[in-house]
Amino acid sequence: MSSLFPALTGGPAERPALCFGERSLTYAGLAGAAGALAARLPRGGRVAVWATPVLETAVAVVAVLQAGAAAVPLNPKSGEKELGHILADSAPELVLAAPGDELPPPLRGVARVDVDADLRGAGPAAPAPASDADAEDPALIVYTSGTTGPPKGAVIPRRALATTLDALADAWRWTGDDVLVHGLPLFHVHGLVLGVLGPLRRGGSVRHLGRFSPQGVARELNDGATMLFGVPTMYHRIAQALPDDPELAKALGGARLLVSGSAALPVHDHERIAAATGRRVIERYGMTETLMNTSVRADGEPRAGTVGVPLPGVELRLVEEDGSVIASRDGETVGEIQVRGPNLFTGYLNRPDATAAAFTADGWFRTGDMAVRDPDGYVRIVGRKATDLIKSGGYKIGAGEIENALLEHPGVREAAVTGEPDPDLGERIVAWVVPADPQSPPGAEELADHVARRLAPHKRPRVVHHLATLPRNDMGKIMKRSLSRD
Ligand code: MCA
Ligand code: AMP
Repeated sequence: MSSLFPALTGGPAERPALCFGERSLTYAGLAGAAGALAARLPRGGRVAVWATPVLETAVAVVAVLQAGAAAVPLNPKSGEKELGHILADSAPELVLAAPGDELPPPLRGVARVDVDADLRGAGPAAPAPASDADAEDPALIVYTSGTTGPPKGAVIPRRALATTLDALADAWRWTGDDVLVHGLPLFHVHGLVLGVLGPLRRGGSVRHLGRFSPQGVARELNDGATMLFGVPTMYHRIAQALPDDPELAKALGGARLLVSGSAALPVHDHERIAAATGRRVIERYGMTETLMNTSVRADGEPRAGTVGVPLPGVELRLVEEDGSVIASRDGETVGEIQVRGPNLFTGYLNRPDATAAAFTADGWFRTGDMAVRDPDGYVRIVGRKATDLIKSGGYKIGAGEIENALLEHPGVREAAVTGEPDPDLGERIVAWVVPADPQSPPGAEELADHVARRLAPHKRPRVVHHLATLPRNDMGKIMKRSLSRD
């Protein structure tokens, strides 16, 4: 297929492509650094990337794609159990990391290549290796949680990256003149695909904050950045900071586009931001497996509480429990969102069972998200089919994997995990634990540390309740709804 990044070969050589704090690379610099690295990579294999929020991560992923291989971005805060699973499942040939990064024990058996992002003065840029990659070849393997068991690797082909980024360019009038600012992690679709590969496909620039803060956003937007991407927690923190921060209000007021996604942005935060800045945040809706499905368009009505209309090329329908399609757009009838189109993944790595279950017989992907459709086609997400999926800070977290981790703690006899509303995180993780010894139950901090060490810090329970027994129905199944209501 044609290049994913035309600007690397025929574009604005001296325009900044990537900027991480004080460190940046022009298109010529990126072509040189990624080209030199790509020449050292296996064709068509899988290459893990230690995805810290630094310049090297972006160079590494571009190089892997240039080489026609698939990148497996790793959360650098993954605990040993999670990392061990991802490595065993994806079996990468190499791991790419920034020089000096210390990699944890599960990665020590994988051959390591350091990423040299600073090739200035190293002579003429190395030519990008000719990649004869096919559109259906895997580009990324992104791990995403399900309701039970360990995360699954979503295999995202090159065609899906190109399709979704070009559809967003259409919806958002996104061009090479845009300068994007964000502080999203680089091991998920939002920060990596939209936030890094998006600007590079357009021939524009991204400025990554390293770590999100409202002040960092204000600084960059007041210094020429045109777009902001964030999860609702980030916009919530911006909304909280706005009343005391005129620079932030000015910055957001001057932005061309403010985009929120990964979870629902509460209408209250929409309204506070609009009142303080005169600008409306627009929402788009996507998933790791589908990339982007819908968006409020830059030239459309920015209706708070909706995720807009299907993107070009995406077919979307609402379906009843019995599989019948909801034809009416009455803004009231709730159905599951199903999507079809070239933006979709090809399947879960090593999991044909899960892949088959995710699609209908005629190729529609079951998102598990419940929605209604307004008469003019706008989609409003109203909930999720599975109560065992929790969205916290924009991260999707399966209750089952946390329950399994808790059960591995010697002080825990039984465990159930639920999500409850949280003004900052959207939902917070709550653990309901029957202690092995009621006289000395494990403390909340101890259990949070245990989960953070085994899985990842964002999967740690924020609240722990101790119970004598878990409520179960006649079949022995834990009644989570009654837990949350207690
Ligand atoms: C606290 N910390 C701990 C512990 N307690 N670490 C280990 N063990 C503990 N017991 C540390 C944390 O690691 C973190 O460290 C710091 O304390 C604060 O943690 P926390 O409060 O959890 O988070 P936060 O820093 O306040 O993060 C909020 C956030 C984050 C920045 C909004 O949730 C975030 O980046 N969310 C983005 C999620 C995302 O990109 N989702 C996209 C997937 P330290 O400060 O050192 O880090 S969805 C997707 O891709 C689809 C396609 C879509 O639609 O977009
Ligand atoms: P992930 O599996 O981490 O990629 O998360 C995908 C899920 O995030 C979707 O299935 C939705 O539940 C949720 N999501 C993404 N964007 C939005 C949005 N704008 N509004 C509501 N939910 C969203």
